[in-house]
This record gives sequence, structure tokens and C-alpha cells, in this order.
Amino acid sequence: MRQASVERITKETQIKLSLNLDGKGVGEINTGIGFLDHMLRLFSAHSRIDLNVDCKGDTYIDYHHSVEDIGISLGLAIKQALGDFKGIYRYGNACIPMDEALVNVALDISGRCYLNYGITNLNPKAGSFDTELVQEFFEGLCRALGLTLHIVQFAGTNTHHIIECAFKAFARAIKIAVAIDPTMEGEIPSTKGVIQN
Ligand SMILES: [Mn+2]
Repeated sequence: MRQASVERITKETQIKLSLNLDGKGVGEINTGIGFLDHMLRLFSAHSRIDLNVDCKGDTYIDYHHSVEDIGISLGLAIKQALGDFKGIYRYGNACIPMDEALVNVALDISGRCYLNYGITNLNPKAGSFDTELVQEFFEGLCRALGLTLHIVQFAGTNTHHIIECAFKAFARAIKIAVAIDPTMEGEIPSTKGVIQN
């Protein structure tokens, strides 16, 4: 079963996160941040990864620690669920529109962390959410999973649409990358013979 559960506790955040890569895109998400709940719910729905998140964070300061640490926890859980990375497609790409916004996500579960964050011209806030934290989320996730991630924005004027586009494109790209490739027959998808940093 390609499932994982992560408990990550620091003085800043207490996070319980569990997932099933071969799910139906359901679960309970309570991050303490409404906008992030919305993004993670649609990530789960469009990746078909069942996702449960419970976060008690120091949101009286701001949302920074919670957002970054949830990104790290999600990356850790995906890595744990993939085990030795045998048989997966490894690469994923999705170009997703939402009304006037258009975002492409290309990714490689390479074992190496790299983030090209090409989201620009956001308003500083979406509700009470600081939109600069989207980058922190993806940086934490890339570090923990060992993910090469290119997020490229082609169009968009509405901040909510642009961020939602990025999360949906990420969901569809990761869905492809973690799927089992029937031509691989359990091989590790690297000529190096191993996926690691
Ligand atoms: Mn929305």
C-alpha cells in the first residue's frame, strides 16, 4: 500500500499528515488557515491522493511556520509512500487554465531539490493569507521530497486564480509522476540505478 503518515512536532507547529497515493482524493484538512485548506483540498481532489492534515501552529504570529512546515510534511509523506521509487513514471507535467490564469508545472521526482518559482504579480494577500508563503510551501515540499519543480505562469491577473492554478497544475503533474508505469515492471526509473540526492 502506497500510504504514509507523518507526525512533525516543533515549538512552532504540531502537524499530523497522512496520505494514500492510490486514493480517491478525499480526506480531512484542517490547517488552521482557510486559504491553505482550500488549496490542499483541491490538490487532493485533482491528484486523487487521499490527504488528511491536522495542524496546530503559531498562527498568532503569522502563517509562515504553519505553511512551510505543512509543505515539508507533505513532501516527507510523499517520499515515504514512494519508498524506493520503483516503477513510477517519475516525471509529470500539467498546463492548467483557470479563467484568465494559466500555469504550467513540470516536475521530476529526482531526489534533488530545485524550485523555479515563476509566479509573479500577486496581490500581497488572498483573504488573510500572505501570498508570498506559496513559495515557502513549495520550497519546503521540494526539500523534503527531493523534487525538481518548475512552476511557470503564462497568464493571470487574479491572485486567487493564479495560486489555485498553480496548486491544480501541481496536483495533476504529481498524479502523473507518482503513477505506476506498467512498462517499468518495478524498476527504479533512473540510469543511475537509484533516486537520491
Ligand atoms: Mn477558489
